[in-house]
Amino acid sequence: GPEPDARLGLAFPEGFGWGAATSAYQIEGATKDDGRGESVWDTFSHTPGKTRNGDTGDIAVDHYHRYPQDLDLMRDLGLRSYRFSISWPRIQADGTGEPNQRGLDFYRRLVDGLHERGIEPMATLFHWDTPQALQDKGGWASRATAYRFADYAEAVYAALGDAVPVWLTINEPKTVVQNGYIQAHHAPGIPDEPTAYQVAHHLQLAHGLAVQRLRGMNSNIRIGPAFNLHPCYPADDSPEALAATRLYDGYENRLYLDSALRGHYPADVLAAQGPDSPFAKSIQDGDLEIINTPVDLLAVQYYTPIYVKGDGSTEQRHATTKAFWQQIYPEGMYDILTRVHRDYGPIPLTVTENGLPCPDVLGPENDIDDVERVAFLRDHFAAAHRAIGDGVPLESYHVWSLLDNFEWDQGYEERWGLIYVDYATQQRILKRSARWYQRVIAENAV
Ligand code: GBH
Repeated sequence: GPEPDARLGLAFPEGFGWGAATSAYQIEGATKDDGRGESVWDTFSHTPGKTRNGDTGDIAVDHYHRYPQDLDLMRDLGLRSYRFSISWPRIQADGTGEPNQRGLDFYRRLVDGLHERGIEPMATLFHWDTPQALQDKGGWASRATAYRFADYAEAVYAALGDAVPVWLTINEPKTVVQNGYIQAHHAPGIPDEPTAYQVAHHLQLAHGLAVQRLRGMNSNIRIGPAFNLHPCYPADDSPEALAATRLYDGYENRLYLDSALRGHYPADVLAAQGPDSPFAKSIQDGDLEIINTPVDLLAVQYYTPIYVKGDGSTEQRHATTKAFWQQIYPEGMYDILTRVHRDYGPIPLTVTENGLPCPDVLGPENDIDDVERVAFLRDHFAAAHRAIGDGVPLESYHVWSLLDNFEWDQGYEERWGLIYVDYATQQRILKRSARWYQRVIAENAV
């Protein structure tokens, strides 16, 4: 077939927000600098057997110290938007109390550096690094944590609100629920399915409280949630598969979307959990109104579809990537964008994550020929382009990730970056995909 970087001739709307995304614990390192406290990911990654090769985020890609160089790389790529997250334990070491000025100063330097280079900052308030001190008091299983989060959000916004035009509350509440509490291969690693949905409710409540609080500080703020959504398809057309797919969609998508954007939990999920479940019992009068506080945009993260069989199990239909859970299906991007627009719009949309891990072998001339990533991004960009053509108000698209980084329980083995990091030297090297993306951005076309 044609070269993966051949042009498709698809022009994007003027000013489209081409971007890349990262998160604090995955890139910053410097876990003891400037008064940072510990998070559940410090604890988890330092617990033997929890991460591949015992990898931790202690050093990661040392972005905390190397951010000026990383900012220059973003400028070289031509990024229009950069999505990063703020580390809660840098701002409040124990998750409560007076904000730590040295922690805030780091993010001030970062956002100033973005503006100097003409890049729009997009800040996520929480990307899974719950302060360990709050975990010791119950973490997200405790309702109090939602109120602590709103206090933290207020402190961050007071310090940085003037310089960050777009805010996201909680990255992927579903992943905390499913990976932190059901499968428990993410921090805090507590396998307790009933509690998991109580955690879901408190994460949603925290989102709503933070939106309320920040909107009270500035009615012009732009803020929204960031959900990883999975289009769910029946594996066959039996009534059993259709019913199982519907419920699967409830847990994967509607649990979060319906509560935040429609003010109710899906009836099928509520019924499946039951009236005496920790989930049902954690919901207090007025909570859904808080969770449903109006938002200004909806952030969608898409990686893979799910095919559901009549017995509720899933099956693989497409080629996978180096991440066993990821099937390559660009059409899913079109399906999820058009679906949220139809069911929850009109509301501006942003893609805040999409990408894949590649083998990324360093070549003889320090080249990384990641043709698989070029083809993947090209096809997903094309699907987003088609959704825009069909009326979806998509304003920006952030590739996961800017740099290779600490991929949670998978450690450093999975490389997700546009930019290669040689972990021995911390040298950054643009992959073929980064050079390809540079041209996409410059031409505003795929
Ligand atoms: C995103 O999660 C994260 O926001 C980001 O930090 C991460 O680096 C990136 O994607 C790449 O993974 O054992 O079946 O539960 C994406 C959601 C959560 C989906 C972890 C896969 C593990 C597979 N992912 N989950 S499973």
